[in-house]
Amino acid sequence: MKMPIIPAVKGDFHLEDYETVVESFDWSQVEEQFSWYKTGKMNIAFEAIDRHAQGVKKNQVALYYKDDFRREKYTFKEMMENTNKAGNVLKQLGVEKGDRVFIFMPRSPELYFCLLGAIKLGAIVGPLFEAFMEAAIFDRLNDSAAKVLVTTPDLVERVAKDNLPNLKKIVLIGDEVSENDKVVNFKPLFEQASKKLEIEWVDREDGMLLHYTSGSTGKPKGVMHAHNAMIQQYQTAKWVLDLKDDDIYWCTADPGWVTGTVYGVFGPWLHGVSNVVRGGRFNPEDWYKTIEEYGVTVWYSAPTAFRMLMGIGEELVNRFDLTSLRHILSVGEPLNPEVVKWGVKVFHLRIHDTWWMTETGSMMICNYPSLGIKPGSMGKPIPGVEAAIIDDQGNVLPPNRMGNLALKKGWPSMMRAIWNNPEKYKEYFTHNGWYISGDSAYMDEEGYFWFQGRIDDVINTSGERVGPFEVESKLVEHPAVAEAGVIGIPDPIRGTIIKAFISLREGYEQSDELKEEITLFVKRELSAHSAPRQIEFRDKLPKTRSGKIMRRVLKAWELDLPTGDLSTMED
Ligand code: 6R9
Repeated sequence: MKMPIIPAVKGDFHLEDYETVVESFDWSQVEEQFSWYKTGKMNIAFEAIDRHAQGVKKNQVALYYKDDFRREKYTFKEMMENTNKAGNVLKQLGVEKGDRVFIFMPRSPELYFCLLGAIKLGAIVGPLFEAFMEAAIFDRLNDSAAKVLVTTPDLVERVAKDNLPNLKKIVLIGDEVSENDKVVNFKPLFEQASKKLEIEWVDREDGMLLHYTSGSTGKPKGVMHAHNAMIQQYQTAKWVLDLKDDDIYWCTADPGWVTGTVYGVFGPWLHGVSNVVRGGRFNPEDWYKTIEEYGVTVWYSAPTAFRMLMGIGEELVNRFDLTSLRHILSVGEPLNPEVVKWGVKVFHLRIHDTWWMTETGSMMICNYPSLGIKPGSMGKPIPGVEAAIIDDQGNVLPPNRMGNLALKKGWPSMMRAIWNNPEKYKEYFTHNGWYISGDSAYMDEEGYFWFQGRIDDVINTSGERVGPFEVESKLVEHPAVAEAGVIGIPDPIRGTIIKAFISLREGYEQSDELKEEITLFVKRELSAHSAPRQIEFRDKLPKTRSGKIMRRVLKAWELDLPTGDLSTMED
């Protein structure tokens, strides 16, 4: 049974009257908010930092940073100076407009200095999650022909620098190490760098961000976003995050994922709002402490995290004063109605689900502070965004019919390219001008969208997108593995976990030790989050006559579902 609507509490919200705004809104109305509207000079890093640093907010804290070892804060003016210095370091190392600069490191203030510093030079930044291992890193640096990599002495071990001819410099942040032609230390260069930098003014269509993400086939693809994305990033941070000047905002996502850049960097800073960044791993106690300590008012997190907090129970929540919170949001996976219910109970607030993807560049379908929430629904499209459920021929379906969740091409933050792969880019737009998300959903009579699942085989584990093909390809590199098929299976905390079906090569015996060894192999080469949590050995895997592993049949075996049409299966 569905839970009743949770009504909005009256308040002073940026998006008061959804229906009227949907009728009259036009994206060009947002452009006046930016300094380039008057000056004609555009760069998202200028709008996020320098604009505030040169105005009344210059002494306001832009970044509150904490981890187990550091606790720092930087005003907008200090952020301007530090991003300029980092920009100068990168410039001195040869970074020019359009170059790809990758950043592969755990969260730290320097990560943010370098990210924005590189964008100030007109470079395209590729953030890499710190948990990535050799093969995952190599694929991304190689595909993007990255010129400079910013990383740490610990992580640089994972970079096959001699096999990456385009990679000219590696900048190490942390303890100084012996330098050579390719590897330099950040600190001495940063200390000497000028606080002044000539910002590279760009065209609105120029690239600024490159996030690699997984599909169901092939290697991860590089989703490129342009400076123009700031229009929608700004407006969604206003309408959905509902940011106000005196907010203390905390987004828990790492910048290795799109939420951590778009709403961990641009969303808050385009509004000149104080942004909390907590480094280190998930820790329930310290999460609540972070809210209490900084007086966080707006909190953007993910279902897996909420489920873990929920699992720990209320005794822990009650030990903290969380009354500063006024607005909570969620992204990345389906937000269970039970979690929404829990949120109301422990925080006395509704958790607002938001739906979007790496490719969309910002939020697309959301719950707004002024609208009633139907627990389990992702909410309604952003004004200025047209979403629909379409069939496989591109026809729009009526309410309550399940189909492809699609978006009318042309929203401001839409990806501008799949790096190196124009064919892949086109594949998204093959249905009458609709962008196909790969998700299935339906829309009810009142225009609320309900997520149903992925149409392809992409696995969403703890909100992280994993392509089964990438994991399968890695598995078969293990000497014991003849064939592998990878699927997602339901899990109460992580939403979905990865299960691998494996057939062994001649001469290998099935054993628990071998399962462990295979898991470790994937962890070591790809990343911990893409390693299977379950392995099942089978003598033979179901395959099509053309040799493709039939994941659909594996899923049916696993979940005791009918296997469907088996006419293409080999004997
Ligand atoms: C921002 C981000 C995108 C995929 C997307 C969908 C799933 C995201 C969701 C959701 C249900 C939500 N997803 N938000 N599913 N409800 N509110 O997560 O980007 O990593 O590219 O993942 O995540 O399946 O297609 P990304």
